[in-house]
Amino acid sequence: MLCAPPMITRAMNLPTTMASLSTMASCSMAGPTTARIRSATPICRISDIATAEADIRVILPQDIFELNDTSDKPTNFGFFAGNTTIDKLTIAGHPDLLPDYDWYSFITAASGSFSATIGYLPNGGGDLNMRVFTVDANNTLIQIGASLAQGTTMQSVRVDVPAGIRILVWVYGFNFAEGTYAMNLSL
Ligand SMILES: [Ca+2]
Ligand SMILES: [Ca+2]
Repeated sequence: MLCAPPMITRAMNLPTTMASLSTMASCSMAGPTTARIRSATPICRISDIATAEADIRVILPQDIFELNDTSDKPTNFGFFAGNTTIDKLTIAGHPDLLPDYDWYSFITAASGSFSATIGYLPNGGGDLNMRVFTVDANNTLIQIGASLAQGTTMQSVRVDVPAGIRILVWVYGFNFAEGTYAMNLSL
């Protein structure tokens, strides 16, 4: 029994299942006619095929707000109230190979329910996560919300805030994941 190697073709962002790969593996009973066949059903080993699940990354562009990698040098939106969506954002490793962290900051221009949501497309798997902070009188970060779900494409935080406080939103790749994302802020 001979098992031909599977043809593995995978397009970016199209998850390939072992089942679909196994259908690409072709089996035949060709071989010496004297060979003893132990099984009536040809079986292809797929243990190696599973490694085809390895993630494939592409080089993502740096977004327009770089560098905003630390909480003391965030992208500053000034006073904010309303609803805004910003797309074409990325968590993408920098040319110097350092990881990308995206920090955004603003002062609440009204009290109310603040929400931050990111919808993302992972770059070869993984998740982006989001944490929301305010700061105390000593400028120390105080986390007031977080969205750390795994195996998804959206994170969302909603929290009630007073007017006139600083809010910082931190978007980063869990375990150095990368991705393209859009962020919606509303207050
Ligand atoms: Ca970025
Ligand atoms: Ca950044």
